[in-house]
Amino acid sequence: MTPLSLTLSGMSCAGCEQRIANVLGRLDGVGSVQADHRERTVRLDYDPSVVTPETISARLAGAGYAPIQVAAR
Ligand SMILES: [Cu+2]
Repeated sequence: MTPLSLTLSGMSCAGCEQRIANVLGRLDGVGSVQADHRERTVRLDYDPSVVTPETISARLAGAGYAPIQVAAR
């Protein structure tokens, strides 16, 4: 698994954390997800042979959380 860290817009409460965990939990190739609305960050692990950071970003943007910054960590 490869680590990925994203900073998101529109993330303002614990409900956002839950929504993001649900959205990413339905994506094949995404492992553990940690969302923190105070930092507006999501840290996760993904399998690069199954899913790309672009797909993860697009899924988050579609749910209303546009990535501002995407970084390996
Ligand atoms: Cu919220």
